[in-house]
Amino acid sequence: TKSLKETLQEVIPGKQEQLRKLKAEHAQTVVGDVKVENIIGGMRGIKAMLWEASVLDPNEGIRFHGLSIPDCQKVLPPAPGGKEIIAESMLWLLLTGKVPTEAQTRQLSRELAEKGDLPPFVEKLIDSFPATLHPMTQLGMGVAALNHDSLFQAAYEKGIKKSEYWTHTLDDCINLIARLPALAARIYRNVYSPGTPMPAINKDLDLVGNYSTLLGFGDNHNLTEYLRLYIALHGDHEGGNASAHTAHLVGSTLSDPYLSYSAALFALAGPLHGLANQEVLRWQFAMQKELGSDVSHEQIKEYLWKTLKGGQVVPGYGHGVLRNPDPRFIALQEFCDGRPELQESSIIQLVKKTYEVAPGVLKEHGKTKNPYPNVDATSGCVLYHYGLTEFKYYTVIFGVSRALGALTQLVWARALGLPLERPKSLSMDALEKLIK
Ligand code: NMX
Ligand code: MLT
Repeated sequence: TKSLKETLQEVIPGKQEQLRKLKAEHAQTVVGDVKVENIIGGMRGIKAMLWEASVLDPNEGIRFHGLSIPDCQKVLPPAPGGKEIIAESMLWLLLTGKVPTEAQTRQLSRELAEKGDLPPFVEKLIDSFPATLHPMTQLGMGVAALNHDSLFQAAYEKGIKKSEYWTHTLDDCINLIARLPALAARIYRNVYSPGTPMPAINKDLDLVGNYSTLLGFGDNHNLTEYLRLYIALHGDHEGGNASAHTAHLVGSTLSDPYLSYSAALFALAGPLHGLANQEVLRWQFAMQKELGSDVSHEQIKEYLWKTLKGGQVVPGYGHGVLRNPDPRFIALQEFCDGRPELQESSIIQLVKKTYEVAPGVLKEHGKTKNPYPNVDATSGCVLYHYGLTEFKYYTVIFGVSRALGALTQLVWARALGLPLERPKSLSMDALEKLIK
């Protein structure tokens, strides 16, 4: 059985050659233009970065190395006794472009479990935070502190060759992914059930199986399976999203993977990005509190208008690039469709009813380019139903997941020798001069 590193070693020369040819033959080929609206509009639509693991089509949604979500659900190995995609098989696909065998998946699970313990000083650091500090702030700080053990940084200080950067980057990325469950679960326990003892990492379990156990939900098979799917699906969403892009930018300075991903987490913590999954639950519960649990479509419509007229965004709707319902939203809804207990949940019913009304209201409102739900519209309600009810914690789960894609690209950026990212900015005066 070839290991992840050996598989990557085989794949990298072909990609390096592809990039060499692109540079040699097409460096001056024009593939787009830049309008003033792109410069003042958050760079929307500008093709400006390389990202290997996934590409997003505005209408169809994400594909990971060409595989759609249903394709991945068919071919990526699940956990023993499970059905959903697991983090390891998704990570293998993202990193190598290949579907791992069952044996490779299990080997990676074991490697991650063996590397999963936190250094004692990081445990102490997390334990010193007040329970009132937002879980995302704690996660970002914990990840940054793990850079104490960065193998990339240590090797760089010794003076390694550029061609060797990627191996040390890969080692850091694997160590970081391995430690995320213990870090994220420690934050959860400290904030929501202080003093309860954490079990040891089980070397025979997959990454998310261990995460669920460390959180205290090891016996809850339904929640564990949902977490597996959730974490696999949130893993990568091409490179331009705010968290992935942040990791890429910071990594381009040769800051190590821990510092790069810590920065990414603070981008994910914004309500227009990952924090939207927390906001959706807050908003849907406020709706339920005001209208009761048996609400009509008409009442939801009025509530949506109230939100919009109050100058607020409808959380979980709209997207920077997508122009249709997010296929991750659909996959998570399908997870609910197969389970009668979820069909009966009042919060899941409310999310579904809101979906039946919100696109029409947002179209009538006429501002958003995409009136359809993104993944955050539904990701939290299943967690809530299965007992993970503390929605201030939900973005941490997104943060455990996004490491898969953001760290994959750090490995590729170093393997391909990509340079420091440094786009050109302009003042309004400079822009006006350019227009004249
Ligand atoms: N509710 C109300 N107004 C909206 C919404 C929404 N859900 N989405 C976009 N708009 C408004 C937007 O604020 C902007 O208004 P203005 O011209 O006054 O600034 C206008 O519509 C045009 O925005 P778009 O070009 O459609 O969207 P943009 O690319 O700027 O922003 C989001 C994308 C995702 C930030 C935006 O749709 C939004 O704020 N959605 C709600 C928050 C959310 O669900 N975020 C999660 C995204 C997924 N994720 O996990 O990261
Ligand atoms: C994501 O998963 O990062 C979000 O859908 C936001 C994005 O792609 O811009």
